[in-house]
Amino acid sequence: MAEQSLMTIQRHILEEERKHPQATGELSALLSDLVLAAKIISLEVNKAGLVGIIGYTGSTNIQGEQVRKLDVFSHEVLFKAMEHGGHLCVMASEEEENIIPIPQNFVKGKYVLLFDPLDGSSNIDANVSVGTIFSILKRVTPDGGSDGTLQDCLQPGLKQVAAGYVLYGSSTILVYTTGHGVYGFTLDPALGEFLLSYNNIRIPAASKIYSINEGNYKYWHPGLKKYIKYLQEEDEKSRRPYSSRYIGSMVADIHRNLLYGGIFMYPADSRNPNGKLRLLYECNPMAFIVESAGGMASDGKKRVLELMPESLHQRTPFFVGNKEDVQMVEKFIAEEEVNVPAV
Ligand code: P6P
Repeated sequence: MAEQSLMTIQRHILEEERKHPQATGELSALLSDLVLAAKIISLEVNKAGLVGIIGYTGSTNIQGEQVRKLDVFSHEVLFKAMEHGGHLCVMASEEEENIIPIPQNFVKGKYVLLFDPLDGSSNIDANVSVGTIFSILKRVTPDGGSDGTLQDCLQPGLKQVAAGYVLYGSSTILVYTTGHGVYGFTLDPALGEFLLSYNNIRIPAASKIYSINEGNYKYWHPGLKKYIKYLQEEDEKSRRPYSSRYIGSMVADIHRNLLYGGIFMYPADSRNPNGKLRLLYECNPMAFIVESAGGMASDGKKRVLELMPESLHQRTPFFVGNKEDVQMVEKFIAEEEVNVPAV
């Protein structure tokens, strides 16, 4: 068996920690708690069709979306796995309108955890891959064991100390970065271990995949319309026409593009001026990962990681993938900007 396949995620986290002498081990312990949550969620997601866990709870989340039982289950697993570790001062989740305090009887730590417990969950009934997304920040309010605040959550993505996703697909893969490379681990259900399967992911230089919901074409910015038509023209040198690949589950779409090369887009449009995806616990972590793999992430004009959050669930237009592709769509949008009346 190749040496690499014997590398568990726990060993990898510790080896990464050893590269930073000033590390206290708290982030490593936090990441290890997340790994446990991922294993528990994976177990339920992979047997959802068997235990009748699928289907609506009858309630709706902050997004006004019908909440499926697995969303609620995943949110609760993450909260329960993370609340008592003593490494967090506050959490925030797509499933909760407000910040989630650490229960009073537990020690407060210096980190902040933001997460989307089960992104793409509307696809569960169709057995389409879904994902957990997480973002870790350091608190900015005074430490000393006090509760974290909304201010600790509303930090630009550049401040992330770690980010990752868990993709529950044909296999369960956990991908994470602390800003020093992107690493992927595949869950071996027999061992109950995540084993290193992608050592230092780099997004391929040449891409030929674009991912976007073309059903929204008529609502797009004219520059984006021109960009998509450009991708569909024939030009061998620039590998056009690109292939269109859209699963409708962001973690799955971005994971594929990270490995094969490509650009994922969820733009603003005339109906949704800020797009659909959430900045804090969807776009920032995915942007940190893709940038750490040599790619780029933009809101169509600005680097996503530099956006200053104003609210917990704020949305942002999202263009992420190969640097060349993201720069190209920014160029098409800018060129048409002069022709679009300011909103
Ligand atoms: P649409 C899933 O609901 C999600 O939040 C992302 O995972 C996905 O990329 C997007 O919405 C799909 O949205 O409007 O294309 O169905």
